[in-house]
Amino acid sequence: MTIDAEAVKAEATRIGFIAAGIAPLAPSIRGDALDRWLAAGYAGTMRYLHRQARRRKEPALATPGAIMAVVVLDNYAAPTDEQPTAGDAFKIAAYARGMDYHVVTHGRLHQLAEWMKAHGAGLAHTWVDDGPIPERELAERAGLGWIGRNTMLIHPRHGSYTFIGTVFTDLALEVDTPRATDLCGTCTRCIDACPTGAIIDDRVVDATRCLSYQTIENRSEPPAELAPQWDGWAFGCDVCNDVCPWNVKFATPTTVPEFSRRADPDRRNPDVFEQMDEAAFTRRFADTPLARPGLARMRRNVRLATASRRDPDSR
Ligand code: B12
Repeated sequence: MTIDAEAVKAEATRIGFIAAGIAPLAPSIRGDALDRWLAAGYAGTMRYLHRQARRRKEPALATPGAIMAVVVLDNYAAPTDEQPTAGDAFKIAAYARGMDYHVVTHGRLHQLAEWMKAHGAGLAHTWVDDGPIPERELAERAGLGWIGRNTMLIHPRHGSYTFIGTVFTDLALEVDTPRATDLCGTCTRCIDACPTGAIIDDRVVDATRCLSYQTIENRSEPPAELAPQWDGWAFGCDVCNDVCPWNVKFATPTTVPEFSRRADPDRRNPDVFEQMDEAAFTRRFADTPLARPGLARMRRNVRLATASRRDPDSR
């Protein structure tokens, strides 16, 4: 039995994704922007982005035989009582409060893929932030929103605290229509608020200046010039999402239980990671996004975060 696009989207919603759409696996229309971004060195040490450039520009190459992408959004917005408060010694990005989304979103996406296979798909390959594919562009193409000035995929009714998941398939599904308009208008709140000035142009983030890159990806000592601008972040950064009017207006707390607070470190205690050994860190954070930087870098990040909060020049 084969199914149509509406049935796939209805199943995605039943599983708990807040939005779903279908995009054809045509070549990227932003290949030149990606090439310029890489050539400018904005990827920093994320060399995999250079290696994957060809496939990002031609996503069909990522899964031979696939012709369509089913794209879903998974809401991770934090409830008010889990957002940073004035008494915190450091801040952790909202997406890292709970279990690792690579596991959680993938698990639910896998259910969708299995359902598609049971309904006629010969191929249903899942990706969540782990593939050589332009996820935001595919989501935009699937009609799930527009790429905002901060480069986030913004959904007009849900905002941008979302993970993007995709299933590459050989099912000939009816495609969605991308939004014709970009609703950022003249707003520049994200550019103005970014603590390190990382949004260097309209829809261009220099990752090497972004606190998300610095706290999660950068294994070396961060540039000294950024230290005073650390703005209290010890893992990731939410500023360009927090100030976005589409989140202020529309973001609603996630209902995915695994994304809600579990092994959250005591953010009021600046020594929380110093007081923990590797075994204790692994016990509490192995299945959370904090495992990526690991204990040593979390200690470094908290040192930078707390120092920036003491610095009178910091924001
Ligand atoms: C590398 C990466 C990063 C890097 C670089 C970010 C960046 N802006 O490129 C760092 C570590 C900094 C990072 C940070 C974050 N990331 Co990240 N990241 C990625 C990853 C793996 C690749 C992104 C990429 O290809 N960058 C290269 C640049 C050139 O591409 P791009 O930013 O998408 O830019 C496009 C547009 O700018 C566009 N463009 C250029 N000019 C123009 C002009 C116009 C008019 C338009 C419309 C578009 C446009 O063309 C570019 C190419 O398609 C994706 C997953 C994936 N496979 O796609 C996740 C992903 C983008 N990240 C995600 C998240 C959640 C985050 C953070 C919010 C995490 C946090 N709280 O700390 C921050 C947000 C920072 C930000 N504003 O981008 C989500 C975003 C979901 C969403 N709703 O948009 C993704 C999709 C992962 C996922 N599966 O959910 N990330």
